Amino acid sequence: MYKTLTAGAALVASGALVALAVPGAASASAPSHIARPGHSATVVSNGTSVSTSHRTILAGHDRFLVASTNPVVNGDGGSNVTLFRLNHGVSVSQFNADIREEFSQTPAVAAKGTRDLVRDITAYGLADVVPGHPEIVTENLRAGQYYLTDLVKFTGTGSPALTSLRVIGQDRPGVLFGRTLIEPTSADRFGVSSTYWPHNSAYLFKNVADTIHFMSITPAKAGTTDAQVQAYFDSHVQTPPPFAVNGPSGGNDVVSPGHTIQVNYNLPRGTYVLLCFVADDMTGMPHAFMGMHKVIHLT
Ligand SMILES: [Cu+2]
Repeated sequence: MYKTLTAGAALVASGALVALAVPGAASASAPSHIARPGHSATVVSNGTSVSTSHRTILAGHDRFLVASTNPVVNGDGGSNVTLFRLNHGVSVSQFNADIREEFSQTPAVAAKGTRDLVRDITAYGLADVVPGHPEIVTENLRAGQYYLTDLVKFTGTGSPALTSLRVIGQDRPGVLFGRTLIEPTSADRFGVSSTYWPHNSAYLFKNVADTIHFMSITPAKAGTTDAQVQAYFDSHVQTPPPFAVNGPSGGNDVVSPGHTIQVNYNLPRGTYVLLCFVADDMTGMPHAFMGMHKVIHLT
């Protein structure tokens, strides 16, 4: 598995975009410019625009190797790569209006942004990654017009760059697998099957809530407790969190209610905190402030 990941990352670093090849797995039915199920696309973002090895993939059990070339400086950087569809009758300009609301500093506007995004789009992750720590996201996609974007640098003005991705053909869903199950809830909490995870493994993110959620896996000092994390958010100070440490982060981007994604990750062993900063759909406060944080240990 991670031989594949390393090879993918090396290709990314050299600037060549090549689909992950699975020898012997290919059926001859699809033209070569369409990725086959099992190794759908390599997705690379520089923090502003998203490149993909394939603009057309087959419906079914789709796998995305997601990598970032945006350097992390003082904790800022990497990529928040989102894959989404516009719901029926929704235009790109409506999506842009919704996303500007979501990033508003005015809580009531941010809350409306979340409600509008839940109504207007269906989000399928993908991944929140930093250079050197790509992830593989696996999920079942149906035919349709999809978009990729990276909102890591988006500040609430203008319109994010979109990359289109077409999914074609019949549904051929496959099984998703994770060592850990995360179920984000309508009460803005992370339900987790365990707080001790293998540092190099896969989790399932199953959105059982009525709102959108994401999950950042952020490094934290050993011994950090959720009470300390909550106390920091309650204090509303502008200084960096006292529990923060430098190091690679991971996680997944926004997933819509009712959808599940599998995320394969490889991060250093240690203490991390799971965080979601979607605006609450009523208060407009970031979910983390409302209690959506969970200290975990990668072993
Ligand atoms: Cu959330």
